[in-house]
Formats: sequence, structure tokens, C-alpha cells
Amino acid sequence: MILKIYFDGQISMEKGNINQKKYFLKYIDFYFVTDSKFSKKGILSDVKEAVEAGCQIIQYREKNKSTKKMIYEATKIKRICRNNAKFLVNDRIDIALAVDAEGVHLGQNDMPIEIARKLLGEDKIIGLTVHNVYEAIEAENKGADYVGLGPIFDTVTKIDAGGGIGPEKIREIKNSIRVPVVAIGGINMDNCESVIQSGADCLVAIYAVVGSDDVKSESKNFINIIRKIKFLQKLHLTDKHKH
Ligand code: TZP
Ligand code: MG
Repeated sequence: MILKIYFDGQISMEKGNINQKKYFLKYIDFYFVTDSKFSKKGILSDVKEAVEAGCQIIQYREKNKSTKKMIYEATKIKRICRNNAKFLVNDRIDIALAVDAEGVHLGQNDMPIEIARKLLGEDKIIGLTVHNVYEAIEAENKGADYVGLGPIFDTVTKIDAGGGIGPEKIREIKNSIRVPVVAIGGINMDNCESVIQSGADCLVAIYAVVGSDDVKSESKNFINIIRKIKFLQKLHLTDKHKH
């Protein structure tokens, strides 16, 4: 059971268990991804600040560190997240298994999702990066718990990401699948509203947050704006039903 208190003071109760991944994923909004290249105070400090800001989903993304170092960092991140945020590992199923993370985020060229699912089990969260409707439908059919869609805008963070597909594409993907859509790529405080208005359930903004001087307050800024837009969207939908 979850108790929801809205900005206007309304209170509602919904059946569901926040520990169940499907239920949890219905409410994700801001998704934090580590980046040791841009980090100013180190990724562990960044994760701590993001969790303190209220971020509920953290991904450890590291491309060039030894497995030993990754297991060390992943163990620390898991401890920081504890019961406050779900902890996922990018690409590396072995690291996720080693530290008993709550899931993984995979790319199109990583381990096929069916095999990842067998290794991780039904309870773990598996996210898959998609670039178009075809990949999104396939991801859902193969058991992805959410899709990561991007790059929405041009990005300097991932060199091989290609050009931005534009926020309009989000609606097309959103209309073709039921699992949550997490938007990524070139998202900042100036364009994040268009991303949520275009139907994204959640967004990632690596450089905008990790590259800032204050990870906690930037994370809070994103969380607040996303929750505000979603609240207004819900209100608008409720209003429509009344008329
Ligand atoms: N996948 C697609 S774009 C991207 C990833 C990991 C990088 C996103 O970084 P930023 O700084 O939010 O553009
Ligand atoms: Mg990958």
C-alpha cells in the first residue's frame, strides 16, 4: 500500500508494494547515472548527494575501470542506496551478480536480455537502451522492465551516441509499449520540460547534474520540475474526465 499526498493536499491510497519492481517502476522520475569523467567530488559522493536529494534509481556506469575496482565501488554504492534507492549496474551482469545489485541496464550490443534474465532471475530490474519503435517493442516482448530512449538531444557525454532524435520521438515510443520510458541524452534544466511533456516517465541528465557544482541541489531541481509537470499532467487528465 502506498500513501500519496498531492500538492493540493489531496491524499490517496493505492494498492501495491513499493518493493515489487513493476510497482516501483511506475513511479520513477529522475534517474541518476554515475560518470567518473565529469564528477567533481567523486562518484560515491555524487551518489550520496543524489540519494539525499530523493533520487530513487541509481545506475553505476563505468567503462574503463578494472573489475576489482568496479566491485569495490559497486559495493559502496549499494550500501549508500540501501532502502532509499534501487541500484543498477550498466552493462556488467557479472558485477551486478557479484554485489547483488537490484538490476542492470543493457545496450543493444550487450548480453541478450533473455540470457541476462536467466542469470539474474525474475525479480531483478533489466533496462534496455532502444532507439526506435521496433527496438522498443522487441525490448518489451523480451522482458525488459523499462526502456532507455536516446539520445533525445545531441550529447557530449557518449561519443558514439549519434545525433539527437528529438523529444517528439518519445510519444511514438510511449504509445507503442507499456513499460516505462526513460529518456536520456543532452537533457538539461532548459529542455527537460519538453521531455516529460512528450511522454517520458523518467529522465537521466548526466552532465547537467554530475558536471554541476552541486549534485544534490541539481538533482533536487530535476526531481521537483519532473514531479511538478507530472502532477499538472495528472490534474489535467482528472479535469478532462470531469467534463
Ligand atoms: N546513452 C545515450 S546518451 C547517453 C547515454 C549513456 C549519455 C547521456 O549523457 P548526458 O550528459 O545526459 O547527455
Ligand atoms: Mg551498454
